[in-house]
Amino acid sequence: MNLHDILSVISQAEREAAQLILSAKSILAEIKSGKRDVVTEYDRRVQELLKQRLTELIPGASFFCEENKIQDDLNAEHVFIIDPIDGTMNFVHGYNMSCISVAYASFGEILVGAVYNPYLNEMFTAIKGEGAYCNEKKLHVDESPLSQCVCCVGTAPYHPDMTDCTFEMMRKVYLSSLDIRRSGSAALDLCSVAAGRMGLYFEEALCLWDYAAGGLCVVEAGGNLSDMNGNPLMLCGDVSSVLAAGPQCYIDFLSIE
Ligand code: LIP
Repeated sequence: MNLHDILSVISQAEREAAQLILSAKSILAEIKSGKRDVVTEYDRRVQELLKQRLTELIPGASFFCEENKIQDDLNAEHVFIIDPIDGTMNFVHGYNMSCISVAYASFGEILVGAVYNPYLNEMFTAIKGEGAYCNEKKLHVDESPLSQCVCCVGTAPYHPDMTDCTFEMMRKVYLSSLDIRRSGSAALDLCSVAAGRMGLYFEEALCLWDYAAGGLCVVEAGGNLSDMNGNPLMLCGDVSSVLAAGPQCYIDFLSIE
């Protein structure tokens, strides 16, 4: 299966599904694991449309998705990893900072990623070994040291046990950098690192669908991707911390006491 064809269909499907987001009316938040973990009918409708289009491309493909507990074998020959609306809380509150994130993996290796921000019409894409792009523009991470970078962070809101360590690290990163930002979308934060707009992103607890596509964009843009201790991220269903940065920023972050 040609990876460029897969990316083309993923991108087309994301653009089609984005119309559901842009035309959404009376968005009702449904509580999942807690008040900060919500889902809407639009998350489910976007996911179903993506699954339909991607199954048309590869009949029998496996899926690993945020909604409806669809978590097939991640080591299958064809797997799509989907976050239908990354930044659902933003979507519910009309804070236009959400995206659609889809990655394609084969036999346990992520090969294709696409993150679409419908509000800015920015399509971030990557194919393993072939670089990362935003709307055809080739991306490269910021090579600056941490002290010269603005950084984005995630607050792991579904994991209150992570609050203290998150804000402690946020303080340290703030004091070591130019400033910090919190968008509410891990996938968009990862793409901001890939685009060199942010020097670094970290979050203490994320799921694979949050970072699979954006993480490939970071690596293909010359960045480093790992957990917050510098260990490789495993392609699995477990929650993990995530650290993404340009090479010097990455070293500087791991040196923070
Ligand atoms: C969200 C992430 C965000 C993180 C939240 C949640 P969702 O994804 O993008 O960075 O802090 O815990 O995981 O749930 O909106 O798809």
